[in-house]
Amino acid sequence: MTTTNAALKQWVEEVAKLTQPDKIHWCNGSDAENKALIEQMLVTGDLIKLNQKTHPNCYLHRSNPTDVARVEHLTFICTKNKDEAGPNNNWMDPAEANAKMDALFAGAMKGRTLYVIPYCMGPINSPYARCGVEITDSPYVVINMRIMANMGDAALKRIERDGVFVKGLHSIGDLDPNKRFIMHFPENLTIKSIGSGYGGNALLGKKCHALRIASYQARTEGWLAEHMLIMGIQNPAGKTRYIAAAFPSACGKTNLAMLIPPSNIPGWKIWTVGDDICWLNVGSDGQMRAINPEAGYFGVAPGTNLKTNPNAYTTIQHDTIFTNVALTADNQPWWEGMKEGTPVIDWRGNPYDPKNGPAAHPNSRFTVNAKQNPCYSPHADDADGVPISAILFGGRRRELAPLVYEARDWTHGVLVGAGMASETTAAATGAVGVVRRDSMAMKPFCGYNFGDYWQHWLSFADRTDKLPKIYHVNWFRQDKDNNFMWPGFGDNLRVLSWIFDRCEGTVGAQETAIGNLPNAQDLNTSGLDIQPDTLKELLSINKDAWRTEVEQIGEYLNEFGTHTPAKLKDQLSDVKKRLA
Ligand code: GTP
Ligand code: SPV
Ligand code: MN
Repeated sequence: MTTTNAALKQWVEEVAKLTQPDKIHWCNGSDAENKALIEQMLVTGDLIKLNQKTHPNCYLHRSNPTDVARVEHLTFICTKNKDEAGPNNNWMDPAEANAKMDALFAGAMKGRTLYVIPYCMGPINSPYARCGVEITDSPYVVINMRIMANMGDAALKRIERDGVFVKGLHSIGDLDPNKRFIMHFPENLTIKSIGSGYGGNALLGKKCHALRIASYQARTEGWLAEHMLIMGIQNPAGKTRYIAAAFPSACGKTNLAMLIPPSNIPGWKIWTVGDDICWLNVGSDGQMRAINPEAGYFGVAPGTNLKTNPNAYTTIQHDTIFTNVALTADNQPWWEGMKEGTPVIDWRGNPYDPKNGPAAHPNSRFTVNAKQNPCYSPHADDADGVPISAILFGGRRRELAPLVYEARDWTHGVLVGAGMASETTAAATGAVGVVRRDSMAMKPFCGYNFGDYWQHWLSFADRTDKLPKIYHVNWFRQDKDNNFMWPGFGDNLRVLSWIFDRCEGTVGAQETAIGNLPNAQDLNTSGLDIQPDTLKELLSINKDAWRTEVEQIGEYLNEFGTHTPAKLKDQLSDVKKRLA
């Protein structure tokens, strides 16, 4: 097979010459192709068959134990001008980066098959969707990309029609962490990734294309590429509003996107549009509209059970690829927080011994087609996307941040997003539980200078007068004994319903220095087991602590020098005045 797109044909030839594969395979995305790849991977040991009675068509992949998460310190934005990448990114000169990567790619695919994966991020007929082609030597990447994106013939047709596509070159190399780099060349719509087979480092359509390259493109084209879930919230009267929510990695997007309302709050229903990435465009009517560029979920396994996330749990009982989970005696997948079964083999493939740490890796994941989700939105594939009523920012803050507050307006909301912080998680290598600034949950994913990014966000106030309301939420407050103060999961609907009613204009709020908080009586606590004092603490602010926070946000904004919009600094000094 080949293509009528000359640039694509030429690029594949050039890469083959450099990497010297034994074979070239153009992926068409068919069932037969997928089946053959799985059979081949069962033979090589890349996949392990799970219990087919309990988990039909489910497989386990164990990645190299040194290659289990994103590697932010090895991820680079390579623009001509260093300033353009900003202090939020690692930067390398494009010429230097290309030379380095080309040397690593030379002969990297010897003895292997080179797979050409045409893909489309977003509904195939959507004007907002964008295409790319990933070249890889990993069959694991091929079968995952088939779940995560519109992959194969239809995407190739669109590429041949549009003529434009993002080039992503990937090889697992020899998995040596010292020869591992994830390089982005936004000026050339190009990605080069070597030395890792893990999700965000290897499935190039996801974070590399749909966030880093797309955010750069979105800036010049007037839209936003964000690390956000998208969901529909239907109220008891049958009206649906859509929201998008940015939480950092492993901070609750998949769980919120699939929420099942508590039984004592009848009549509400949640519809999932997306669980990780959101492309936001202002429609011709001035309404902000969202599409999910992805077709599947690459979700965190630990903590997922029938109680916390029944929809996800149901979704992953069949046709799912598990990565780095543990096994029970009868070959069922297992992870911490599963609430049933007993692990026998750990994620490395060794007999389970609690002395060696958790049975499943804390960042073990499932890959599954979004259409298997029982609450998949009937509008998830709408070419024009869904209209967004509210944007939520949130993170893991054991202290300080209340359960929910509403920004005063768009400009204040941009400050709320820019200043947000969260504890680091196992989704990236490095320390876990350290609070860091993570503007709009995009710290690892923004393809350009955060100062310019905040300015781009602010500019939407000039593009339309139909902007969504902005909120900040925090499900992760802890008491002095480290217990979560808020039950979270399904009970987060109680916060969503307040936000819904704020959008309707049917509920009030208490104005505070940092924004509008719910009046205690307006949060539906029916059937909720929570002490009044706890609730009071979750719905109030500590002015002293916030004064310190505002100082720290100010220092952070200043790190971006002349790139920091004056409007943001003005907003911050307004907050400071209100706190005085
Ligand atoms: P990425 O896929 O890495 O971007 O993560 P995500 O934002 O989709 O996070 P996810 O929903 O997978 O949740 C990550 C972890 O947080 C899981 O272990 C969840 O069980 C846990 N979690 C999610 N929501 C809540 C909540 O409301 N409260 C508490 N306490 N934990 C939660
Ligand atoms: C994240 O880390 O935010 C993820 C998983 O969603 S990855 O695909 O590795 O980025
Ligand atoms: Mn994510």
